[in-house]
Amino acid sequence: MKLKDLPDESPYTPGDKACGGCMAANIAINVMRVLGKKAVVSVPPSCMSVFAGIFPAINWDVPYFHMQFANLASTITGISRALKALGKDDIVAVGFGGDGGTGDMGIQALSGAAQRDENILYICYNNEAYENTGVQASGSSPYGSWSSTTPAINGGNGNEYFPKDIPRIMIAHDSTYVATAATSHIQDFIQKVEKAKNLKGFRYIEVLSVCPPGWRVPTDSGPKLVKEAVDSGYWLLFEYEKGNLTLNGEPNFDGLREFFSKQGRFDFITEEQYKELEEFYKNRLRKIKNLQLNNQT
Ligand SMILES: Cc1ncc(C[n+]2csc(CCOP(=O)(O)OP(=O)(O)O)c2C)c(N)n1
Ligand code: SF4
Ligand SMILES: [Mg+2]
Repeated sequence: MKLKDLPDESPYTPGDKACGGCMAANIAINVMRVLGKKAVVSVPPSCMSVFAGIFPAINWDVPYFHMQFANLASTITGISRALKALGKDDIVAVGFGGDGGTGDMGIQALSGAAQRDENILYICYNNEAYENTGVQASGSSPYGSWSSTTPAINGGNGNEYFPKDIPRIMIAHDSTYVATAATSHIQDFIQKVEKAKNLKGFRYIEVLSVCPPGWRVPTDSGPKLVKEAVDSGYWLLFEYEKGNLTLNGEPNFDGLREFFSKQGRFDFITEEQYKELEEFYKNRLRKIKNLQLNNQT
């Protein structure tokens, strides 16, 4: 499907309460433009549940569920099984989880659903912190970054941990489909959603989601920053299907320093921390390429 073929209207309707420049809203709009109305949406506690899911001013023009923080994957599993029992196999049970609700609090439900190959589509919008409750660090927060729980001044050095790699954890389950996407590479993004829509089984797509207040960047910077994240190797685009991994594009790391320098959350990193960051992202590319070596065809 080409971008120009997508309907302008999305079952994620305008008028939400997201901050200016929130890329999570952009992700919801575009996923729903591809899925259309044949979907049941679920969102756990997160920014998305607050800016789009408060009755009666709700933005989802499809059936919508809200559940507890840790059980998005099991909720959409139940919805998917109910749809099957009703013979409604053409309706997608889709969940949108933040990185905290996905990789930290929700990971056991997610892991179980992946292992059982439940027929669900799980979209993780990764803004790299617990944004909704005031920018606390999550397991997906980058090393060195400021957050309200990882102070970067008065003796603090920002986040002392490197982020966990949720897509690789999902691949380790031999999942049906795992992909990463970026709003800057919109054609690649919608093609991945369309592919996932048409597959059966456990499907996971993780999308980088700029949060201007959390990343301490101007509200109009999101689209360009996401592109720079991809070009600099900070955010790798790949997809894993039927045991095979494809890297979508070959990043060079030339723009990495500039990418960090544009974000207030990295204002305080030292040269030593930058070198550790650079090594981490180069290593990450090597790890993904190693997975590619295991391809079956
Ligand atoms: C069991 C439980 N613990 C804590 C919370 C409070 N809480 C609500 S949203 C949220 C942050 C969610 O972070 P993430 O999943 O990354 O989504 P984001 O807010 O970044 O969009 C937290 C900690 C909660 N609702 N339930
Ligand atoms: S705090 Fe960040 S993720 Fe939450 S609505 Fe605002 S921009 Fe979006
Ligand atoms: Mg988050």
